[in-house]
Amino acid sequence: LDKIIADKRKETELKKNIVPVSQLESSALFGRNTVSLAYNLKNSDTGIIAEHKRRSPSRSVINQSLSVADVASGYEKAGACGMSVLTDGKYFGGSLEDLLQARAVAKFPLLRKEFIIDEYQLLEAKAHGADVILLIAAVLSRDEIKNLSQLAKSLSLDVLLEVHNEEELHKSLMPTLDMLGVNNRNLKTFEVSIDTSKQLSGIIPDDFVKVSESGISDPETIKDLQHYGYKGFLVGENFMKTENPGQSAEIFI
Ligand code: IGP
Repeated sequence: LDKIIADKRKETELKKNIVPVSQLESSALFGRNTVSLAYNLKNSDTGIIAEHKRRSPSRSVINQSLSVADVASGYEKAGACGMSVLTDGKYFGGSLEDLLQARAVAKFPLLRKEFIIDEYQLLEAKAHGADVILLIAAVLSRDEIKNLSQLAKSLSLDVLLEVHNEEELHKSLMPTLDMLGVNNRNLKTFEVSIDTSKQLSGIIPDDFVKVSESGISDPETIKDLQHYGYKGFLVGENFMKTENPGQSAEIFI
């Protein structure tokens, strides 16, 4: 994880020199009206956030053959509340271009799934059609979470804050967050346990929409987690490893 963040800092500094902020702000998508993922989750019985993921550090090949546009249309048709698009290139094989392609075909909320460490990345997210951004408590200080989430709100972007333990949760709580995500995968060891969501559910205040992330492979797990107050479920690999991710998502919706 430290290596990913170090690479991300370098990459972001380089990009600032190539695409200036003024160019992002004048892009066609930058001024559009966003749609709220938190709202959709609150009003759904199944709360699926379906992810586009080609590969990951814990699994080298998940799906390299499908177009993002086809995956996005499939997820939307299946009735997912929104879609998560991995934009990290080096470790996940994604790009901002993927986000643009999903935006071109889908109306539902799109989450830019990225290691966000700089305000510049929020402007990029907006300019490429995102409605939601992810902030990862494991890699940000409380002040950084505060500044980034405030800027996101001023850009009309929903904020999903991701935690993996009690300490990260306590450090992060603030009113500029919309959704609190518990990652069942430890980003440092890649170990996955659904119990993480169960253990942390009781200490997440009710003002946040609770989301359980990673390692969800059957609808029963979702039913179980709903008893713990979860309204959103982020599913990647389980859909993407199949030939038709949209159809696979349908079984959960
Ligand atoms: C999806 P899975 O196990 O269903 O493919 O997980 C999503 O939760 C996972 O990709 C993820 C992630 C992250 C990836 C959650 N938080 C942070 C990169 C960075």
